[in-house]
Amino acid sequence: MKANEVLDMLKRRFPNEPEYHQAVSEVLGTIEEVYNEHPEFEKSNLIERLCIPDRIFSFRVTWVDDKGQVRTNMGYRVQHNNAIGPYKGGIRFHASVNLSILKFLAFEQTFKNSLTTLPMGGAKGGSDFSPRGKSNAEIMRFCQAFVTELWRHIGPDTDVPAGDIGVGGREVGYMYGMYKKLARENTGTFTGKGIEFGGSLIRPEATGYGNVYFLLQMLKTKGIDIKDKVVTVSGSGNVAQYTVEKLITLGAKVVTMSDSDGYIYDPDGIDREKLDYIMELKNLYRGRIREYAEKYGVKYVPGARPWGEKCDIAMPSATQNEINGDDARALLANGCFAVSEGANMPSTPEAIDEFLKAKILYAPGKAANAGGVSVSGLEMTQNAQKLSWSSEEVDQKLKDIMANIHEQCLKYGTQEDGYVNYVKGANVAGFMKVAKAMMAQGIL
Ligand code: NDP
Ligand code: 2IT
Repeated sequence: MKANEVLDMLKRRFPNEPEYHQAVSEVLGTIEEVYNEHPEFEKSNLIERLCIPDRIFSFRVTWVDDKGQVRTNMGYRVQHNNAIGPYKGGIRFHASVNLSILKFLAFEQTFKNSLTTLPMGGAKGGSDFSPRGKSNAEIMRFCQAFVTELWRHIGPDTDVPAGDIGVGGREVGYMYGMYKKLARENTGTFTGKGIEFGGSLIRPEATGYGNVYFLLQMLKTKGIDIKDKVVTVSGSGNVAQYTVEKLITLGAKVVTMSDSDGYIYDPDGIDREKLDYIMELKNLYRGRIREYAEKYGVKYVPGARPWGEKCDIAMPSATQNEINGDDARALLANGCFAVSEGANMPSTPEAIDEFLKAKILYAPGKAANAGGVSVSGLEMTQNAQKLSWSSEEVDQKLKDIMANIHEQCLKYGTQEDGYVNYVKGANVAGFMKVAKAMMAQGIL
C-alpha cells in the first residue's frame, strides 16, 4: 500500500480522529522518498503496521469526590510501537482527552523516542479527568483509581509512563505509590518520580531546557546569538516554566506566557523573580496567569494566544494546534525567524507550510521537545543500575542528545539550496530507525 493510500485507509477505518490523521499525514508527507527507495517496505505493509497502534487499553475510572459523590472518567493507554524498546510515553489528564488525541501523541512519541538515541518504544495514556479546581485529596484518589486498572499493563521492561499535561511530580508520585503496592516491586516503572524515590535530577527541567538547547543548535547554523532576542512563550506549566528559566539565564527576553484562559504581555521581560512568582502561582496555588498581570501591572489578554505580539523567536509550550495559519502569518509579519516547539504538534499543517515557505528556522516538537523523554530514558537507566547521577552529568547528557538529534535533522533534512527542513529531517531519521528495527524482527 502506498503512503497516501494508508492515510485514506486510516480515515475510513478510524473516522472522527482528526488529530491522529493530522500527525500521520505530516509524517507520511515527508518520508515518501526513502520509502520508495525500499521496495521491501511495501511488501511487508510496513507503513500500515507502523501507523496502527500495537494495542489500546481503555477502562472506566471510578473515584469519590470531596462531597462523597461517586464520579467516573475514561482511562486509556495506547501502546503504539515497541520495535526499539519498551513502550514509553506520558500520561495526560485533561477534559479534552480522547482516543484521537492519545493516538496522535503515541504515534509522535514513537518517532521522537527513536530520535533520542535511547532504546524506547512509543506510547501515551491519559484520562478525560480535569484536574482544574480539584483538591489535593481528589487528585490522589483519582490517581490511585486510575492505576488500579493501568498497573497490569505496565512494567519496567514493558511500558513506562511519565507526565504530560495535567500530570507532574505530584501525580506521578501518587500513581507510582499505588503501582508499587499492587505490583509488589520497586523497579521504577514511571519516570518523573520524586528525587527521594528514584527520580532523576534535571527531569523536571529537561523538556524546557532541551528545547532551548535545540534552539541554540539551530541558531548556531546561522551564527545568531540568543542574547537580547525577544521570545514569546505560550503555556505556564512544566515545559513553559523551564523554557523561560533557561532563556533568562542566557540573556534572552521573554515577553509572554499563557494558560488556557489567556496570556500576559510583559514588555520589560519576565525576570528570575517574576518567574519564581509564576512557579509558585502555578505549582503551589494552582492559580491563573491573569494574577501575574494584576501583580505586575502588565497587559492581560483573555481568550487569546500570544502570537500577535512582536518577537524574534516563538516557543509554543502549551498544547496541540495552538498556532494556526493566521497566527503563523502574524509571527512572520512581525519578523519572527525561529519557532521551536515545546508542545506536541502545536502548529497546524497550514502554519507549518507558512514557516517552511518562509524558510525560517522551524523545529517540530518531536525533535525540539525530545529532551523530556530523553531524561526519562536516563532515569530508567539509573533505576536499572540502582544509582543516581549528578545534575551536571544528566545535563551534559541532555545537551549531547539534543545536539545528536539536531545532527540527525541536518543529515536527513538539508535541501539542495542549503535550507534545513527539520520536519523532514526528524521524520525521516525517526522513521528509518523504527522501520529497520521492525523489518529485522519479522512480521508481527
Ligand atoms: P502542564 O499541564 O504542566 O502545562 C500545560 C500548560 O498549557 C498550562 O499552562 C495550561 O493552562 C496550558 N494548556 C493546556 N491545555 C490547553 C489548551 N487546550 N488551550 C490553552 N492552553 C492549554 O503540561 P506540560 O507543560 O507538561 O505540557 C505542555 C506541552 O508540552 C504539551 O503539549 C505536552 O504534550 C508537551 N510535552 C510535555 C513534556 C513533559 O515532559 N511534560 C515532554 C514533551 C512535550 P491551564 O493551566 O489553564 O490548564
Ligand atoms: O510528550 C512527551 O515526550 C512527554 N510527555 C514525556 C514522556 C516521557 O516518557 O517522559
